[in-house]
Amino acid sequence: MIKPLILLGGGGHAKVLIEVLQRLHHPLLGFLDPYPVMGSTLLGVPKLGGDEVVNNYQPNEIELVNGIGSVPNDRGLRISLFKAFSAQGYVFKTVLDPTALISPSAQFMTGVQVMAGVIIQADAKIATNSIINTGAIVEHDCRIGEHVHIAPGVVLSGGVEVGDHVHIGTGAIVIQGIKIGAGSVIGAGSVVMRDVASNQIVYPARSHTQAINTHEK
Ligand code: JB2
Repeated sequence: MIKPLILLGGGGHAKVLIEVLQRLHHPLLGFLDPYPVMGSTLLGVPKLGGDEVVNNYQPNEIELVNGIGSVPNDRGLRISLFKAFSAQGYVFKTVLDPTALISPSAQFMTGVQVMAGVIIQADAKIATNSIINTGAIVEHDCRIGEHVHIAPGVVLSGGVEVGDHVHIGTGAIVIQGIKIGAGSVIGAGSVVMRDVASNQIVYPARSHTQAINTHEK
């Protein structure tokens, strides 16, 4: 039986999730945000109050959706809310957009979010509370750790291993078999062709220009 959902957060990531949940026809009671947001609704979904509203429901009555996104150097709010409410027995729903192409052999742990247009291939495994964002490609046999954000348009070739708490920025490409250590940040647009140790930042190559010597033509 599908339980009614409550969405945590009222910002950009929450908005995108509301439309995923609408495509899935999941009943959504409302969203929670302790700070004032524009209006009392978000895409027509009512604001119910702050996070304390969760405790008006028993853990077996509802499921939560983590509408807090993640960017490098944020305060870790997505993770702390996930841990705090999980410890109280609440379950975070795994949300798979119906427009994503997902292998039947792929595996997802609690609270994973797969957004529109994603492709996930055979035997990929994605751990707790990770986001596979819009249009990303996760090839066969990839292993993605907990609390990871794979940003829009990222390509992970076959057998890539991504440690816990990694952020892979928009449009980055990781070739097959690469291992990315826990806590590392891969800059948007990077092309990763060597393993990355834990807690590293990979900066993308920067384009530079040079005038063409027209006299040589
Ligand atoms: O303790 C809290 C809390 N603190 C801030 N509890 C709840 N339930 N909500 C909280 N918030 C709210 O989270 C803020 O008031 C704000 O409405 C929301 C964060 O929204 P924002 O648009 O700033 O970020 P986001 O987390 O939705 O999205 C980030 O991550 C996504 C993956 C952005 O960088 C997006 O661009 C990105 N796509």
